[in-house]
Amino acid sequence: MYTRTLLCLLPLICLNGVLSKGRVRKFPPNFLFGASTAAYQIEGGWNEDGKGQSIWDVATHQRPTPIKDGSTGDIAADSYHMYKRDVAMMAELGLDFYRFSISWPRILPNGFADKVNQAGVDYYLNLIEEMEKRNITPFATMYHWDLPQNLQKLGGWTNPHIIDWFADYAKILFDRIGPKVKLWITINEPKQICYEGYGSDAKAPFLNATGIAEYLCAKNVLLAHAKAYRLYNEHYKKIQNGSVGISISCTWYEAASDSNDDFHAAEDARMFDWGQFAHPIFSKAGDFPEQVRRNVASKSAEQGFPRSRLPKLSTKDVATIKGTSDFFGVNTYTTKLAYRDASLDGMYAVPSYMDDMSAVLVKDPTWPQSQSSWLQEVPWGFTKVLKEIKKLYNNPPVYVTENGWSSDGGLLDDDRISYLRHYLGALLDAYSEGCDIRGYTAWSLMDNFEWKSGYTEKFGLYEVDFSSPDRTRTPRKSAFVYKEVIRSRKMDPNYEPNYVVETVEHGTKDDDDNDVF
Ligand code: PNW
Repeated sequence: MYTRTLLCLLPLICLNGVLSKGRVRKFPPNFLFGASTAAYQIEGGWNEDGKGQSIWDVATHQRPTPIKDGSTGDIAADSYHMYKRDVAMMAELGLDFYRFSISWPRILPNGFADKVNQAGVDYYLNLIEEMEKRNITPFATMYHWDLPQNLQKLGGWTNPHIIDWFADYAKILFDRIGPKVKLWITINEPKQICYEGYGSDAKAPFLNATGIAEYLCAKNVLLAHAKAYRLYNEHYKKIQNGSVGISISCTWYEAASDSNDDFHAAEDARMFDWGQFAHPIFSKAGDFPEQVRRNVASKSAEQGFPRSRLPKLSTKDVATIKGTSDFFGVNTYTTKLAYRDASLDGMYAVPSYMDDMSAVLVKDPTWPQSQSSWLQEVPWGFTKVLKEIKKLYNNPPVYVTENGWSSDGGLLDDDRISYLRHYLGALLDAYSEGCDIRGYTAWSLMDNFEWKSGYTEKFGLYEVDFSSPDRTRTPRKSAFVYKEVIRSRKMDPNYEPNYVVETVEHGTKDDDDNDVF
């Protein structure tokens, strides 16, 4: 109310506010639009055609189950069998590219490169062939969290030998799938792999060894990524002519007040959250960020550890990792407030990653809330993430490789539409400030297995009916909004698709006069 009254002092803006939700904005020429998924979240076929077990197969089959609704990804959206329908959906939306991930244990059932499962390779070749028919570019992620269980038995990402095991896997992908792929991501979200999987129990393998394991993992993930990147550059790039990058999840942390302490708390939070992985690859100096090295070293010393719990990157490691990404893949969803509370008074375990960071992270209850407790709509935080990347890392080419909103289901998803419009607007704000943004990827093409939340949080542009044997996919209202953005290469905040959902006795069906794909 207060804002509107203020705006009404300026008649033009006031009129604009009353008549429309804002102006139509154009995307830059050559800007690319896509949608994303990940193997374990959609494929199913968990034990078909020679696939080995991943840490998520093991996790979801555990009893008692760690998954909120007791579900598994055994069938998920059944994309192992339904991939042709998936590609038809990509074509319906008019996507330029599709970002999917390759399941390591589908390609190498035991994790090691001695036995390649040709049926697994063929699945991805068939998917890509189907995409080629529709002119959709494949954007392939080599690792999106489904580690072969056989490697986890040996410590998984905490074992430095994984640097070689990952590079062996990457070589097989470059040899067999590389001729068809021009855009590669080595690893999806190192922070979530390391902190959530090894430092806490939020993701498989639920190691929950904070203060130690997430830092061992961080070093190994960075070196594994760098080895795969260098392998491509030295042996494949000339022939295959593709680009290789990494996707890092970047939450914006805003200082909760304008005090100096809170300013530093927010900066430390960003450095622990994503600088830890971005700095070694994208900064001029390389290595972990100074704040991270300093905090972990001084806390370790106070706690009586003979050396820092953060493993050192040698001069050779720093040089190996630095510069190993052709673009910055940004996964970004939300913003949090950060403040510093000197006492921390029993707030965090000692030692722990959170104690090392020494920031308190909170939500602002006034920001729109999604179905996922961690996800709120804060578009200006997206602009700030993109501008910070430009500032810290010399304006690298950026692909937004994930961004999206969760609901509790239903086809009329005006909350997702609002999020999409506002985040695309925020992206254009960053673009107009000189950020080199090449593309945007919606998470997700369809509803899928949302890790520990099972099927209770829906991120899809397409709804998936998980109770039907053929996993029927139905476009939500947001799918039509995104389709129009892609078709027009414009973001028109007033565009309303003709989308009516008529509820019938056995589920829902689209009205006859609806926009149809
Ligand atoms: C991503 N955060 O995870 C994953 O890449 C997807 O597999 C997942 O389904 C999707 O987001 C939605 O959860 C993240 O709060 C979730 O910073 C949350 C954050 C980051 C990444």
